[in-house]
Amino acid sequence: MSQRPDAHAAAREFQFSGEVLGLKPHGTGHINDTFLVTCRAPGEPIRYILQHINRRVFHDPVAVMQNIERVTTHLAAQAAGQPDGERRSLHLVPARDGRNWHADRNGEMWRAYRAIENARTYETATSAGQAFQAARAFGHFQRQLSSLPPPRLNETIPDFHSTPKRFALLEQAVAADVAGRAALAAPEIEFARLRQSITGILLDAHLPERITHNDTKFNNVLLDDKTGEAVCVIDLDTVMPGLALYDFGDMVRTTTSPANEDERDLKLVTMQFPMFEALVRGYLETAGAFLTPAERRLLAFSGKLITFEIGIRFLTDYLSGDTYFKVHRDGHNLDRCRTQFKLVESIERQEEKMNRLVESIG
Ligand code: ADP
Ligand code: GN1
Ligand code: MG
Repeated sequence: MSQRPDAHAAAREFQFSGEVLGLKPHGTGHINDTFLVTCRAPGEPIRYILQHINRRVFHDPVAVMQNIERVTTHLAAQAAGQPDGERRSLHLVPARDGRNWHADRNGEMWRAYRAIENARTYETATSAGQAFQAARAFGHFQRQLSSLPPPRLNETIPDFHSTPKRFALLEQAVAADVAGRAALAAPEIEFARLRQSITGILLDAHLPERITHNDTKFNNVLLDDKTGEAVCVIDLDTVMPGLALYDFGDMVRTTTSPANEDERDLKLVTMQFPMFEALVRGYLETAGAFLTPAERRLLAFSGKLITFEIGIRFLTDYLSGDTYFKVHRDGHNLDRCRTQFKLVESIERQEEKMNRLVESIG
């Protein structure tokens, strides 16, 4: 019998500043479990972020932690000495045995970070300024990691952003139809099939491999409460070798539409051009120094492809009986898929104009 992972017990295994005063679930992630921990300290209590890593998704959590340890150490070294440098990168908190993770008696994996205070994440961007900040921060993140010394980072989820493989998995799920839902999703399956021809375009473009974040949702960057500036890129589970455009594409997916990822009122889902413009300007400010002409040319396309890819993944999970992403209501994954596909259509309608903008910025 598997038991619910015990976050209180796990919290006692980390080198926190003092006694744990409180612990509560935090965030809206679809895979791991996150808790905000408050600890006694002289003066103000100190807060930490405690996370339970989903082993169904991350089959080698130690490889994930090796990547995170190398990346956070490298980023912290570059931030040191800068104004507010402490808040500009994540800091792992060691477990009692000195490792950067703790495996509990059931083999469940945990890690902890110092909480970055006076900053927060948002599910959707409400101004072009926020989009600019996020894109600038993710571009900066890629740039800083371009100097990470070898060896290559672990590929913790192989083919994570291979859209052709994601498409093949969708076809397998349709054929198996284990949850008897394929008929209910017939229009979405048709939508996906009509666009199969675009799935290989990024992989066939021979773009350079870089170190990428691979989950650049808008809610994975902390914005300062006072200034609104991006303080720190978070959620590093999928940092690994990848294409720069995977990151830019997911910014387009999660930042340009005013609607939540699972919005049911599809009228609200639309690619807002000024948000796209802010993303391009913010990203080029920091990543412009290393992007190749081919990468620049595909910026708008990457937004369409990654939105399509995540839509396919939600659809596949719906057809498979909701085994991957956490769901909170019936049909949740199908709702999420519909939202992504609506955004794909909105991008398709504006793609030429988006490309012209990228060209004009140069
Ligand atoms: P998930 O993979 O579940 O999305 P995240 O690492 O993004 O996990 O964390 C979930 C939420 O917890 C974030 O959206 C953010 O609000 C908060 N968070 C994560 N790390 C920190 C941190 N070091 N300091 C402050 N808040 C954090
Ligand atoms: C998952 O864990 P979270 O919510 O940050 C997923 C991403 C998807 C995203 C869709 C390891 O990210 O790839 O883009 O949901 N993470 C993993 O919201 O599959
Ligand atoms: Mg997150």
